Amino acid sequence: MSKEFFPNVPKIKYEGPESDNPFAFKFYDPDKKVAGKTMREHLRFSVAYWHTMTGDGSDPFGVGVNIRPWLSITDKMEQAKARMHALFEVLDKLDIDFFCFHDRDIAPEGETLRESHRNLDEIVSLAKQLMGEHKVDLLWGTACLFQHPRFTHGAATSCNADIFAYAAGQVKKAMEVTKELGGHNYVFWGGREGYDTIWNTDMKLELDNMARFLEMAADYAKKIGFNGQLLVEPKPKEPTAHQYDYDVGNILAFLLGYGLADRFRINIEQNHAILAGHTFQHEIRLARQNGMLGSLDANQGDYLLGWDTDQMTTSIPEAVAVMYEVLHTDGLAPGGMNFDAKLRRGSFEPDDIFLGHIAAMDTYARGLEIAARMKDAGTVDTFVADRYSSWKSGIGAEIVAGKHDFDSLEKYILDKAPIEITSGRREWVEAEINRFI
Ligand code: XUL
Ligand code: CO
Repeated sequence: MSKEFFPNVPKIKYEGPESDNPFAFKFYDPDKKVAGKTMREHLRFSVAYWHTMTGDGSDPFGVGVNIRPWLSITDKMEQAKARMHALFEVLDKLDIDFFCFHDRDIAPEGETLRESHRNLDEIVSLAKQLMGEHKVDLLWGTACLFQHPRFTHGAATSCNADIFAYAAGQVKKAMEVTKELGGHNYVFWGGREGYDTIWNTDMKLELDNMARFLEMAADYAKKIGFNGQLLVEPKPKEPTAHQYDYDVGNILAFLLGYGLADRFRINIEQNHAILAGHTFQHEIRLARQNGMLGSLDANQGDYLLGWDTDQMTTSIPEAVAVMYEVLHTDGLAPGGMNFDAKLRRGSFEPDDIFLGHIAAMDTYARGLEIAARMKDAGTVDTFVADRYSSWKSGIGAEIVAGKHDFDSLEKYILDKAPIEITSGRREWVEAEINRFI
């Protein structure tokens, strides 16, 4: 298929901040080196198939509005193939190296699981061929365990054991195709794993079953030799009132409690973080300091709306905070930054796909450069280190070394006066970001 789906969109190139060409990068310069690596290596951008290719712009109040060239094809499999071809045009033109998908985004569901597997195999072999031709990688694969009515009460946490079995069969296949495509990661987002009211719910059994399911999945990954990272993605609510994978802290406790912490890492999303009442930076920090940072779903929620709007990131302070955390790790690989972001319903033209991604890519490129300069200057890191300097020597170092108990601490402090504390300088610290923008 050599048809061009977006004929009026050129290959997007870096033109610099002075450019007013909407179809150009102003800040994302893929091969530019920042902090010892190219922007491309740091950022590892990925297109989310479900939003960018399959999403139709519908919302709870209205039907789909997106104009997409492949929608005129009525045969479902032919449409799926055209959409897969279109993905590679999007990736080529945006110079993005990765994509992510749910099984049902790329191939239509059949009458039986067997037929769904067959449909999936056909599209996966096309994807594999195109990935080779276009030098594109799969950041992660996953299974959609939430759209079909059978998953109304959840999948691994359904009240119905047959549904648990169905979900197992579906995830087994999704892991196989992720391996087949050389996926760097496999993601478990809880879909409908949670409850709407605790009054009709056996929470203990549901949580035990979720752990059983994840353990079986990790065992199966090992059995088939899938060496990618297994990632759990937190979200506190929506679609259920209470999602079990609430936030990073909750997932950590869950994995530790069930003895699974060494088999999974975490895929963190900005909109999910703020729905949980956290910042994205908090979630990334908590995961990274526990060695659990796996990958990022790079989007942005609306601070005025209480739901998961999955917007393209355009906030530079958000991006600076993310990249500051990332620069304090060895980098995101094998994870990356997946644009789990959909265009606003009003942005329904095909060109908006490109404008939306350019906006987010430029935002993160800017965030990376600013964060790198901040880290280089070292003022914030030095301030934080100084703030905790009492732990480096004297009594602090002794406490850390385990040399004290309540008796010895009382004895030490009983007659000590005055005890001085110093300012946290919150306003200064936050203004440091502005100095580098
Ligand atoms: C849902 C969400 C998912 C996961 C993959 O809010 O973020 O798209 O990222 O299932
Ligand atoms: Co997500």
